[in-house]
Amino acid sequence: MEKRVILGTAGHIDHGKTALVRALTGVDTDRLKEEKQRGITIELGFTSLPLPSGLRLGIVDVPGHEKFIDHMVAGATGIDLVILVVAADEGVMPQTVEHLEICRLLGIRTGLIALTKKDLVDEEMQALALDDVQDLIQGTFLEGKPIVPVSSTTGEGKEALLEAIEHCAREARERSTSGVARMPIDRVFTMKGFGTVVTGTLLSGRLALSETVEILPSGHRPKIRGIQVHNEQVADAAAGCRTAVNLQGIEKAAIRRGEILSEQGRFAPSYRVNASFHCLKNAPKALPNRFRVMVHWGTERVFGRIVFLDPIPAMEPGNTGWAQISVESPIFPVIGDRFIIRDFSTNHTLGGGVILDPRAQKFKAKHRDALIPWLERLKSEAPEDKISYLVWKQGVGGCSLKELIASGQLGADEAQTTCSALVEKGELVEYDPEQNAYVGSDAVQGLSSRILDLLRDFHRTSPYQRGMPKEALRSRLSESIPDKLVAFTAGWLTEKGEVAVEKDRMRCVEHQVHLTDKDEEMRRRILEALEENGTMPPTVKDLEEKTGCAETRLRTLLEYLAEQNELIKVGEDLFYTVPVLKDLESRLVRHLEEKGEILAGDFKTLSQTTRKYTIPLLEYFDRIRLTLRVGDRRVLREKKA
Ligand SMILES: Nc1nc2c(ncn2[C@@H]2O[C@H](COP(=O)(O)OP(=O)(O)OP(=O)(O)O)[C@@H](O)[C@H]2O)c(=O)[nH]1
Ligand SMILES: [Mg+2]
Repeated sequence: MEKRVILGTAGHIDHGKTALVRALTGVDTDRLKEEKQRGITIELGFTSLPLPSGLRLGIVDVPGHEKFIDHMVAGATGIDLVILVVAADEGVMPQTVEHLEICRLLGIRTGLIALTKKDLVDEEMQALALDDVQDLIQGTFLEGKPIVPVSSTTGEGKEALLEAIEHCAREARERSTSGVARMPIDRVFTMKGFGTVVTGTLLSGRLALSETVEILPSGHRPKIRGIQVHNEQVADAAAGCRTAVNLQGIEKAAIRRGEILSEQGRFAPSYRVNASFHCLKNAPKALPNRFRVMVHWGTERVFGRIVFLDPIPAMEPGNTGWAQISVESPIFPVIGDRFIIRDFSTNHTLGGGVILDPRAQKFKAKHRDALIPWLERLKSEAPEDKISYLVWKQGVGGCSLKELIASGQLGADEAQTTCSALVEKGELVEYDPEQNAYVGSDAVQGLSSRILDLLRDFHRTSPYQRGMPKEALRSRLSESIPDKLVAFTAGWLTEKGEVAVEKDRMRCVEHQVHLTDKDEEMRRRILEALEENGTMPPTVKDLEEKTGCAETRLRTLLEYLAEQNELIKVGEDLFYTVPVLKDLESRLVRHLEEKGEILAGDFKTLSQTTRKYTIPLLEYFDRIRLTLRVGDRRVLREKKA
């Protein structure tokens, strides 16, 4: 497939950006009446340039006027190579500098310089302008790149410029088409006969006809009716293309520039990001901590605030540091996204940087020591670091492969391979293979210790119970921990031989119920007292008096003996010894086999008890599914084969 490259212009007002695009492509990208009247660019202009080699570039022409820097930033988002336009008769001017700085902050990696209006200057003037430019680009990504004198009026220098563009386009990087599709919208319009069209630069992934996409933050989910790339209808568009998308079932008024078009259901809104931030050397003054600013991200701009992670009152011009940017309206960033910060009252560009945590927790000074080494690692933008961080941040919440792909701006295969490698290394654990959900090994360790602590506590306070009911254990753990992770960790602890699971209870393997001599004595007394009165044993209250054992302790012992199958719990306050109850049970069965049914009154006679006992006993036999209640009678329950 043909390489996809987008070229953008940059430079001071009136330096000949639009004229140069026209000289190269034959297209006047200043379409608005106002633009034509005033002779300046206001909105972004778009066209394409077929190069002699056959490579076809998408072109974005930006306005130079300082009032329209917002549009310039939106246009420069997503460009791969920049032509910095400097008029030879004026040389470097304020927006030449500002645009270059914005390109640097946006991470544009390559480009060249067009020294325009060559026809208006003599050799000497041209040499002066050239010096000017050389000073400007020193130490930037444009250092060492071609500086081509050109005249859009006479066409002189055009060939050399095309050659330089070709060369640059070859070395421009290619965007990944395997990630999740994302396109910041830079234009919305209606086309007669088609309906709503949005345009932008597809930053990652692919878009295809008939797909349902999502517009964020509005959340609308229209269907793609048509796609155009370079003015041609296509079935799909890949990352790195200037793309026009015709949307079905949505009004133009429902979408605005700044929103993003993306694969549906993949991005959650973010109000806070952690980033590396550079304060421009040309910023008018030190940037105070917590300053309210305009944040430009993609084609969007939102109010926000910048908080430095280091304890500094302000950041000096020219410095770089860690910052948290909080925004007042949602954005949908991924790791590695760039942003620009401007002072909305003075219209100055203050700085910008790289988003490293796209969905950050509110920063507190106590987070600094744990956070900064991660941010440092994330600068590499290596998939391994991105995944480790995203999973670490979720703690015991876990993270699905799907989330990792979206937030980490990763390809599906790349993410899967990296996760598997991290599992192999023992850093991650896949606790839910069905959902491809991961958690950090240290989070599993932490959860294990917590479970062991809870079990030990339980054994301490309930020494006569053989284990903690699983439900009780779950309710003591935070709801944010997925059930599957609890089950996974319990399984892991069992495998390691630290806990044992019996039916619905879990215990530490070393836990055993020990009766003290006093307990043994009490056990003897209880059994004796219960046996003494046959089918009418003392209730718990009576037992308390008979044995002299306090209620709580007595109940604990009774529950324990029931668990050991030495007693049978018939009601909350009623326990029977096994021989007595088994005898009664067989008498009941015999009766039912002979007579087919029994009334409560007959059972009273059969069991030689009073009403106090008959009701709990009958209910007990119902409960163990020996009998079935039919009106006021009991019959034998059919035994299932
Ligand atoms: N003689 C001469 N004039 C030029 C050349 N390039 C541009 N111009 C003129 O300079 C003026 C400004 O050119 P534009 O192309 O509109 O400048 P721009 O950089 O696009 O301006 P903005 O978009 O408003 O920032 C126009 O009148 C052009 O005709 C050139 O190479 N030679
Ligand atoms: Mg222009």
